[in-house]
Amino acid sequence: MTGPAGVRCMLMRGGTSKGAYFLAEDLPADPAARDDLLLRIMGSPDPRQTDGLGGAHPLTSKVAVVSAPAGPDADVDYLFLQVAVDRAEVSDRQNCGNLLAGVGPFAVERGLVRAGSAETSVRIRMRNTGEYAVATFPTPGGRVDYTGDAEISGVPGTAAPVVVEFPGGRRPLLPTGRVRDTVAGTEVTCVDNGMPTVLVPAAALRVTGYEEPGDLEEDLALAERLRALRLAAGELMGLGDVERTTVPKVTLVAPPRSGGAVTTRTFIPVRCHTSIGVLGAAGVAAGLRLPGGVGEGIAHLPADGGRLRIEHPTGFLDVDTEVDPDVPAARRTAVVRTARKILDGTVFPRPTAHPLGGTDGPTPR
Ligand code: NQM
Repeated sequence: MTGPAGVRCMLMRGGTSKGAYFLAEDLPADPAARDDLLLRIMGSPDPRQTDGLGGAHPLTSKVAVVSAPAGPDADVDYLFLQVAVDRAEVSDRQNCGNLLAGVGPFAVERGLVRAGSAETSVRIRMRNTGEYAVATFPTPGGRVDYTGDAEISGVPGTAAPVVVEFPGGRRPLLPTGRVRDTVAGTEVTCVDNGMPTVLVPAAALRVTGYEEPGDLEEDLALAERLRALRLAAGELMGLGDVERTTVPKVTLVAPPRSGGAVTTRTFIPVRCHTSIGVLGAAGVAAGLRLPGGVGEGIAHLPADGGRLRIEHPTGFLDVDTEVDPDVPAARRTAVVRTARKILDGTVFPRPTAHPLGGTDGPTPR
């Protein structure tokens, strides 16, 4: 039997997400041909992604493309691609801080970066935003060791820590220029600390913010309120018509229940995240630190500054962030993630091509 040629691919968990990691040289250089191939590899469009690698949820239908750096400030370049599940669409309009956790280990595994004898720090240029991150992880004897005792909420068991640091963002933290806006009749804080995010008090949308993600997804009245709010916020944030894009994310905030700074439920943008994205959490943390934001009176900020514990449906994510409220800008943000190599091999794409550009299907999920 013959079929399409196989493609070298590594399946990895990065943080609370899972995706297919490729060297750019193993994929077509032409973006349209690349995206068509990735749809066939992941099994999209199909709500179950039965015929491909995708896991039938936006958090497990992701791709990382890694290459030698284009400039001297990075060791590798990373392009994140969100492969839609039930529509023929691949988007580079958002970044992913969870898959980012696997980029350094992948670069070592593929020989793009030489590992140190104890640990390795990899400077990563994130092509989606043009910003940089540094990932540090254990490499005893010059090999990636995925085992360790770091635990992250939303992932069973423990693994080696991957410390991810983001130097100060070059983009404005407040895309609208204001710490508070009224969109679709609701007061929000629009923030961008690597991921455009709209913070909304859960109570303003007539939910508690403590509901299970599945219950929130079934609330059709809430979905309609979220949609209207997101479309209006997207325009205000300078993102244009966001009907078919996965940014901005919308994060509902409510008082913490487990000793953290705040409780969150994040819509990415239709499905409700089972935890929270890394850069999304970075945005929440930065937004809470800005005087006058909608988190005031809701969040409990530690008196000593420093780390903020962002509660989410399956636990919490600790974010170290320093904000300069005068600019305003984030000076530095850091999180701990873990990553794991699941499979390394050759993936065989489905032969049938699908038209790109989407159909008149549903809004992104
Ligand atoms: O915000 C999901 C995820 C993400 C993105 C999403 C992410 C981030 O959890 O940095 O990691 O918001 O679509 O993988």
